[in-house]
Amino acid sequence: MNIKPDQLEDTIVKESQVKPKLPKNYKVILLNDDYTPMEFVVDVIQKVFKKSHDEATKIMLQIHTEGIGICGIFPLEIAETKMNQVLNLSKESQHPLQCIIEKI
Ligand code: TYC
Repeated sequence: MNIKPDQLEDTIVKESQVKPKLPKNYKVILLNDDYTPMEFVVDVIQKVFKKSHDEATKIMLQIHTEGIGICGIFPLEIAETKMNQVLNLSKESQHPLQCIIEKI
């Protein structure tokens, strides 16, 4: 490609514009609280994150002892959907269980 000096800036901008951007992933994190029953948290983790009872129990106990726990890592739209599913189940059952997402 033969680029004249006055075309150089345009060419650089165009090349940077077409550079493909990798989609970012997000951690879906549950937060501990003093009121939500342990079995409810296990149930939510099984339903929303498709974990076995054993795996969901491990994650719940980690949240209970450490304060937070990662339930999965997903692209933004899926992470948001899962967070909203957790918050809806929690609200329906009147538990204070909180869920957030965090960019990796
Ligand atoms: N700490 C809660 C209890 O003792 C259990 C719990 C675990 C709550 C995980 C929220 O994300 C949570 N009943």
